[in-house]
Amino acid sequence: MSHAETAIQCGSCASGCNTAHLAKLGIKTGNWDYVVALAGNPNTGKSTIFNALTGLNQHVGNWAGKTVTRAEGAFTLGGKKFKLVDLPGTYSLLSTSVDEEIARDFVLFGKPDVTVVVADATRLERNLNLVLQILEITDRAVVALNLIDEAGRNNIKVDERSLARDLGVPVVSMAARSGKGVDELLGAIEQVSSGEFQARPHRIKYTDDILENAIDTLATQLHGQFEDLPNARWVALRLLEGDESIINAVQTATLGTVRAANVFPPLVQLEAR
Ligand SMILES: Nc1nc2c(ncn2[C@@H]2O[C@H](COP(=O)(O)OP(=O)(O)OP(=O)(O)O)[C@@H](O)[C@H]2O)c(=O)[nH]1
Ligand SMILES: [Mg+2]
Repeated sequence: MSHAETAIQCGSCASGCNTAHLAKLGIKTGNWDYVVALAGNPNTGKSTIFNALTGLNQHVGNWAGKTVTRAEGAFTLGGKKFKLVDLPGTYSLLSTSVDEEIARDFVLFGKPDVTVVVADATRLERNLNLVLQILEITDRAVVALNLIDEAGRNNIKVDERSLARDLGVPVVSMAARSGKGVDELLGAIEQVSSGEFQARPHRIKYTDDILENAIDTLATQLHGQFEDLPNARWVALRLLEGDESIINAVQTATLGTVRAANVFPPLVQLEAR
């Protein structure tokens, strides 16, 4: 067993905890049972969480835009193998920069089984913008409320339970740099991926019949052209808004799986610590 494969022991809890059964598999990502995406605003600790779960050494940095391409790693838990994908930071799924597009396309078209949205507890309001956008397109999400130590230092308290109830998905408070919350995050990932936890994400309800009809009509047409499209409603809304990159992707038939396969750049090579 290599260094990266060593199962770690959790010092602070009984052997029944998730981290006690976590095996970090480094870059051995073949034959996974579930794909987990790590999304979130820049500089919220996505790569720190990625490293904690995989034993890899993805660069973490104290400035926005540190991760510029996706990185993959793996771990096993509860007899299942999880492929974890670390994405560049993005403020919105409507973004247009190349880095942000990598994150957007993976969340939208990469069909992750679970999307972990890492949010900065010290800037929750700004971070919720992306959280709510992601909850529009998937009901398999977990919110990792990171930097809770910084929030504490600034006298910011977040009511994790109320937030989870309002959002309809699990919310896990974390201080990832010191390992706090990793065990709970693993538990939430396991429950959402297995379907044991049925999320009921907060969704915007459109009350306008004309808009609803237009979305339905377009979504049906999109399904006709792109069979495997996971988020036809979201794409239909973007078309109605006039989003140029989405219009272009539909016109050139590069939306969805075709688009995803084309735009994902080569993986960065990571080394086990
Ligand atoms: N205080 C504190 N710092 C943290 C925590 N998690 C991560 N950091 C620090 O926050 C900075 C950014 O962490 P990264 O893991 O690189 O963040 P990221 O979300 O991957 O950043 P991008 O890839 O640029 O989007 C680093 O200096 C980390 O050490 C935490 O829970 N508490
Ligand atoms: Mg990063």
